[in-house]
Amino acid sequence: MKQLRDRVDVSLADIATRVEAGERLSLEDGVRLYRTPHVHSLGALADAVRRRWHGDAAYYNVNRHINYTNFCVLRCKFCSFYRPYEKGAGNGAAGARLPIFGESEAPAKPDTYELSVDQMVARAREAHAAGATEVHIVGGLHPKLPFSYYIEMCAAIRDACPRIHIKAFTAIEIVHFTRISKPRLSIREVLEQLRAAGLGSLPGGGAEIFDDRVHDEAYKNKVGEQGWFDVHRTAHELGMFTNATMLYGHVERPEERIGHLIKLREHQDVSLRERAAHFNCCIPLSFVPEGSELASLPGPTGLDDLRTLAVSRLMLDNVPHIKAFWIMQSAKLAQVALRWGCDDMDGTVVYYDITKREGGSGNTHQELTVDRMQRLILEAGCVPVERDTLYRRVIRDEAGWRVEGEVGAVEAAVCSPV
Ligand code: V47
Repeated sequence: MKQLRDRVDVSLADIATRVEAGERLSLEDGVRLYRTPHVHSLGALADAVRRRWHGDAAYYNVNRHINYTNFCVLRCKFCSFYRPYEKGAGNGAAGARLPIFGESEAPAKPDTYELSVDQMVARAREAHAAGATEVHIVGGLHPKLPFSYYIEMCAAIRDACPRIHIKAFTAIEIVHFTRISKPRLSIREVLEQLRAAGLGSLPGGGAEIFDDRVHDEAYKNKVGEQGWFDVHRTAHELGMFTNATMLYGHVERPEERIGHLIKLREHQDVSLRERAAHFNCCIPLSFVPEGSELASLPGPTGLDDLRTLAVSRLMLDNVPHIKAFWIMQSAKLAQVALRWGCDDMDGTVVYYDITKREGGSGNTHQELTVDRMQRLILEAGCVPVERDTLYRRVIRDEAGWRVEGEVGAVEAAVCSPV
């Protein structure tokens, strides 16, 4: 088999040699890779690294994303999801959705919502009945919901659907919980209480780009990198696995993307060495401008997406999985990305409120069936592997689903009675 350096353009031969030797790439290497006109060489390098980690496997999961509220006290410029909370707004919002607070009779804006614990449980039950192994729950920073709401939500979902993994709350939400808890709790205490109530792991959201300039320009009021890392460090110390994201294609520069990846890599080095858990996966999120304050920006092109995903694979030499989240990159490009360093596409999703593409149907139904996901993966020349949240292989049969190696877990399709 030809050596990697012989398969890439000569201008990248030195990097190829280092990649082949498993050596760490520098900021300069990352920027060179990002800027290279030899995009097939970049793809080949990332593909080689993906294969070293995972062989032919490409992962997906059967999951459901659930958002509990779009009220948010932040005003991030890139975000089209949040709705400001005006006085008297939070009493049940849109149409059929039931109130959780009876504090005001004022009609809420039609596109705002906050779901009650019962409504969250109903959605989790639906997901479970459809075979989901995971619920991915995040929401805006709601100014009125008490910390007990989040604890009750986790506990009620765990009671109703004991086998479903609850992956919930970005680091930004966790910091918010420390501020609203009475008496005020530390990050560790918040995580411990949520875990005792059923929380399984943390998703990677809210990281954006770890850079002060970008932070001040696009999400000034949001918890910065220190707060984000404090939460993930504490989670890892507690033995809770987490993911990490990078929101790219808005006001940041290529150097700032690479700097972000290097900060994740440094954190992961310490977690792998000293902590009980670490990042499982990095998810580079392609900025969707529509409906946000930054709507005049063009957003990333397809090639920018592929470059960023490939460079993420190459820079993050200590993070096992790189996910092309099909909602952001599109199903078709996520498929191509499986040959550009990515080994995961996320899951069936079903509803996704945080971003909506132009020309959408108006609701937030965005679903990829298992059949379609498997077809996309197979056509990319990979072997589809259903995984659970923690990347354990899921096996399905008439009895339901179980995780490979797990003893006695067969009642998967059984949820507690409605
Ligand atoms: O935190 C917000 C980002 C994140 C936009 O951990 C936007 O497995 C693009 O974190 N364009 C939420 N992105 C999504 C997220 C995620 C998704 C899939 C899997 C996992 C995982 C995590 O979406 C937010 C924010 O960083 N976001 N607005 C936008 N206009």
